[in-house]
Amino acid sequence: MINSEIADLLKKVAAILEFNEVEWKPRAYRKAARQIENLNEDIGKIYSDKGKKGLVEIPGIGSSIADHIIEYLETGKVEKFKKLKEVSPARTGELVEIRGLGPKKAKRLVEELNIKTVSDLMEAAEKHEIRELAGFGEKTEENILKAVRLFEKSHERMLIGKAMDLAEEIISYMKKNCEIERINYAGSLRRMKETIGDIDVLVVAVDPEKLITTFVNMENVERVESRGKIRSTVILTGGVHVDLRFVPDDSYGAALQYFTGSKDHNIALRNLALSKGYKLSEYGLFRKDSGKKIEGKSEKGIYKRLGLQYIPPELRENRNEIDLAKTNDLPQLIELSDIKGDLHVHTAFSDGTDSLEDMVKASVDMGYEYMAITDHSRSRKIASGMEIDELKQQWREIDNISGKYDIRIFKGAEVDILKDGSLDYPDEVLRGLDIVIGSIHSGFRSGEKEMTTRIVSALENRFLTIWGHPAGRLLGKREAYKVNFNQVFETAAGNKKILEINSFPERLDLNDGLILQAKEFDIKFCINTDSHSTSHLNFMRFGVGQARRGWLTKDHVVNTYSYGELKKFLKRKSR
Ligand code: DGT
Ligand code: CA
Ligand code: CA
Ligand code: ZN
Repeated sequence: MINSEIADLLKKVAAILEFNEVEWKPRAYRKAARQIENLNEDIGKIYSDKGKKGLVEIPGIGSSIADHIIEYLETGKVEKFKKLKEVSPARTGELVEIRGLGPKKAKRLVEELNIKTVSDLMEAAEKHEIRELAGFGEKTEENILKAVRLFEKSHERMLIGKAMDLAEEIISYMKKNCEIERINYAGSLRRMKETIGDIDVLVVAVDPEKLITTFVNMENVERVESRGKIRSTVILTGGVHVDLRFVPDDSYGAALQYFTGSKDHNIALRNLALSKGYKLSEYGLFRKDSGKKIEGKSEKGIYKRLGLQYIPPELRENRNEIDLAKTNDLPQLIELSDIKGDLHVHTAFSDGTDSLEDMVKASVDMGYEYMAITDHSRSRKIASGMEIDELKQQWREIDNISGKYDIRIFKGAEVDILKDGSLDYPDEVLRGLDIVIGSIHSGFRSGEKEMTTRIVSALENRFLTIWGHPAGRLLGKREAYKVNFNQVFETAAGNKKILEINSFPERLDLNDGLILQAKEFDIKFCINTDSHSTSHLNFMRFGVGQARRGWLTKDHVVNTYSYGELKKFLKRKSR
């Protein structure tokens, strides 16, 4: 399965060498790449069966290329190639990835237009400088521009919400159109990272050839980047990369483990295996002496054989999870099914698109025991924040609806934390609310000191219940504001305030890193969706994903409590 990966690498190196006008080497690399692409056997298997000798027996592969291949198989990289990329002028490693731009053309662009990077190239194409060069022309320029746009898009990371939708679509499409025995997404998506580089899919199927054909012919495939017998990479319209790999059934567990990552976790796990006299790869766990395979089919089995507690994907970041798993000391992570209600829900009273009653109905359908209605407060004009009389009208509506549905409804609001740290409704109004989410929606550019003071004073307000989307970042759009997190977490803990884990895919706030930091204080969390329509209620899984990445258990999270327990918890301080 690694054949096409190594072939691609050799081709890339060949392009850089050509660019550097190295004489015969590029041809040798290209020839080796072609041979590897056409192999019927997995090159990793050839090496594990026969060692280096097996590799040099392949026509076109000499001793030094074999050494590079071995290095790649063992470490996932080739030091010499990495250096080559670094020292080659004009980051040609990047330029040669642009489709349709061969090394000769790339070289002329570097020399004649001083183009060094892909973004230089984009700029030159947009200014129509390229078509002026002899032998380039309008058509070439257009093609370059197209290729550059695709390159840029496909190098951006995507939000987990988008990646999850696509992965689930692909999996259900493949199940419908192929005879599939096992299929799963792996990689950062399975680890529930907040952003995803590419989507990795592993499949056990009856007919690998049909599997790959079905995959590359999916309707939303824009380009087939590589197509091997058992592995293929495509780029979807919109620039998303998807890797699909055929895996034999008796290696599926090992492959799932390997391709779930993270890389650092894998390296630590492999070293542990070595220290116990085993070899671990994507094919299985083997005895080092006899080469006998002792596990491969089951991922759980791999961890078990290594003497470890099963490590959930979200913990596999090499944050000490392996050591704790040795002594059975991993936390029992919170699960989606533990969630008993969503405490951050908008309706058409402010900027939600669905009516209050529809949001209530949809929350009943989620199977929740309770929910909170939390529309924006009056100062948040662009989100149709509620004046006091609207809020009171909403309370009457909640009272009317309450008996009608099998769910308890908390009266809440998402109340702006104003510049001076005060809340956006007077105390007598706040007193009537069961849940007050205090959020920052303005003045993001304040200095750290100013922002910290502002938030501390909000957290000291006895009416605030939950601090909403604490870091205030929007992925890909806005950085988090500057605030001294240790200080505000301490204040929150001291005042028994709840920290929100906002599940909206472009927020994921708090994220895993900040959750780990906050967890050091004796502090509770609440996982909310911040839904602005009924369909958003399903974002809960992403917030739970961050919570799991932040090592949280059910006990850390207040919306796993029963209605009675939560009600008591909210009342524990006199107001
Ligand atoms: P991404 O796609 O950037 O969001 O992150 P991942 O974690 O999905 O990374 P990806 O797609 O490059 O590779 C999938 C998994 O394959 C990765 O999490 C671990 C494994 N893997 C990839 N490269 C290596 C490597 O060089 N060594 C080891 N041990 N594992 C690797
Ligand atoms: Ca990936
Ligand atoms: Ca990948
Ligand atoms: Zn908000």
